[in-house]
Formats: sequence, C-alpha cells, structure tokens
Amino acid sequence: MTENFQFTLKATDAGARLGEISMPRGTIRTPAFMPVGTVGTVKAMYLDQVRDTGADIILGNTYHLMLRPGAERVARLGGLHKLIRWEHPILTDSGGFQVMSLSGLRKLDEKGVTFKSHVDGSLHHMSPERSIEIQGLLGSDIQMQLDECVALPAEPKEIERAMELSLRWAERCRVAFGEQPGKAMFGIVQGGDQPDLRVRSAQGLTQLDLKGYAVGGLAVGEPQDVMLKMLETTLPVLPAEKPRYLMGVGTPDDILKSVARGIDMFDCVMPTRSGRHGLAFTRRGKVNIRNARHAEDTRPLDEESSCPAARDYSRAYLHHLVRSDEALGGMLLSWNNLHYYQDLMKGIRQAIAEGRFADFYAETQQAWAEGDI
Ligand code: PRF
Repeated sequence: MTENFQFTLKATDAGARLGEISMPRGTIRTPAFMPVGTVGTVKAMYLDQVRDTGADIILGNTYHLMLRPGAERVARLGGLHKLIRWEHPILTDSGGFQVMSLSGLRKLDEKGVTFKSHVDGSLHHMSPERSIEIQGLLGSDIQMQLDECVALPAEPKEIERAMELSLRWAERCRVAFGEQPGKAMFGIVQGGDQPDLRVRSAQGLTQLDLKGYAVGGLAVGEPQDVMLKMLETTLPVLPAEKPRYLMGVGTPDDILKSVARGIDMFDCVMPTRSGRHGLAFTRRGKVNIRNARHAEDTRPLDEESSCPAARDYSRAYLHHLVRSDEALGGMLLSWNNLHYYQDLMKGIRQAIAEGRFADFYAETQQAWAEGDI
C-alpha cells in the first residue's frame, strides 16, 4: 500500500501482463475482475463474501448514485466506502454510458448531457466537470472521464464525432480532477470499429498523461473478432507502464482473449446478472440450472471448487430455488459465478507469473469445450 497511485508491471508472457496497482485503500492485483456494484450493492451478495471470492476492487455507477440516494447525500453520510462498508478501492464509471442506455429523453452537446431520470422522470444535467465532482463526492478511488459511447453498427462520421467529443471531455475532466495523489482518473478510448479513429483517440489521451486508460465503445453489438482487432490496434499505442481497462467485458472467453492482448482490468454484470437468471459459470463452461435435466441431479455444480455454493449444494436444489424464484437461488449462483470469475483471474495471474500463460489459455479453453459432465 502506498500514499500514491502506482502501477507496477511485474511480468509479461505471451502478450499477457501481470501487475499491481497500489493505492491508499489497497492493492489491486492485475489482471483484475471488478464486480459491479451499480447502486452501492453487488446484487444478491454480502460485500464480505465478494471480498472472500478474491475481489480487490468493485465498481460503482455515477448515474445511479447521483439519482438515488444522491451524491451530496452520500458525501454527508461519510462517502460511499463508509455507507456500503467496503474499505477497499472503488472505481466509478462516469455516467455517460448509463445515461445512454437507461435514461429516457436525453440531449447531448458540447457542454454535457441532459437527461430524464429513470427513477422519477426528473430532468438532470451532467457536464464533464460535474461527473468528476460527483465521483469526488462519492469518494471514488478511480474515476472515469465522461465520454460518449456509440452503439455499433454506426456510421464512421458519427463514431468520429463522439470520439472527438470524448477527447475534449477527457481534457476538461483532467482539469476538474486536478492533482489527487492517492487517486486516479482514467481516460476512455473511443472510436468504434474504426482502427484509425481508435489510434487517434489513444494518441490524444496519451498526450494527457493520465494515470490509466480504458478502452470503451466495445462489446456494444460488434462480433468478438472485431472487438479483439480493436484491442490489437489500440493497446500498442497506449503507454505500457499504465494500466488498461476494458469496460463492460465480458464472458470468461472474452476475458481470456483480452488478457492475451494486454488488458489489465475488467468489469461486467455478467456473473451477477446471469446468476440471478439461473446461469452458472463453471470450469466446464456454462450450466443453465433451470434446465429440466437438473431437477433430480444430486451432484454439485463443481465438487472441486472451494466455493460452498459450487461445492455443497445439489443441482437439484439450485434448480428448485431458481424455478421457484427464491432469492437464495440468485444469491448462490451469483456467489458461484463471482467465485468462478475470480478463480479464473487468479489462474491467469499465476500462469503469467510462471511463464505458462499460453498453456493455461489452451487448457482453460479445452475444459470449456469438453462441456458440463
Ligand atoms: N464508456 C463508459 N462506460 C462503459 C462503456 C463505455 O464505452 C462500456 C462499453 N462496453 C461499458 N461501460 N463510460
């Protein structure tokens, strides 16, 4: 732990990077997976449990928290860490992406974004400066610039306009953030599926000398090979000594392939959301526990797992809970899934440290391909 935000690259192997982010609230081992705690809760999980699965950092959302309970209120309550009882690092997303996907009526211009709350229909304005101010009020350790993410497919001109706007907003966010030694603000590369725009975005952000760089605007409707190609185009342009975060990604396969291209951080609702919907991730791929074939299956999801949810409960019981819409079903499957994701990250980190990432990659893919027994 340090007074400052510090990223140390410890090893590289077959394109993958092993590292560590040190900051006052704790150390983040990379490649890292950040469970999503949108409204100040990782849904259906106790934060002690989230911690025990191996999470070093969780994510919160500016958009949701500014609407409810409100950023000033969270600050009066002593900040997000105290409110939710998580003393480790928190990264907050800036709000732009969630405005676009969740709010009604919205207008975006140079000044920022005006939108209607999905909670009560009230009208709000968020500038790049206000996004940073809110993230500060929440007490976020890693703050994201306000950006505009365009869903794909889209016209190159439209992607270019949003990328340029995001670059100008990055500068304004950097000024608003100023110097905060123990904290960091990350820029976000945009540019859709256009390699030249990705390069320009990454170059422009690099000039701002930020503490870290995210790749946004991916996993928004394009095929996986396009996403991976964009990573191959973008990452070599970014400074190797700074962390790279792929936003909103993804499946275990997306993660493995993105690590192989040099990504250090991930977040995704997939393990928790699909858990609540009855989908379990295991070493042998995905299991849809709702399926009738599990109704009288006394085996656990994975007898070799160290997670009680995976090891100690029968598939028959999980099936019954999920079919009955019982809260415990979503809780157990979210636990299983977050545990699986963190185990995957641990396996990735160990493999890089031992110089056998390529073998780990092949073995993991092989086990998924063999499928559920
Ligand atoms: N921008 C921001 N948050 C995001 C994204 C983005 O492009 C994505 C895209 N996958 C997820 N979350 N600010």
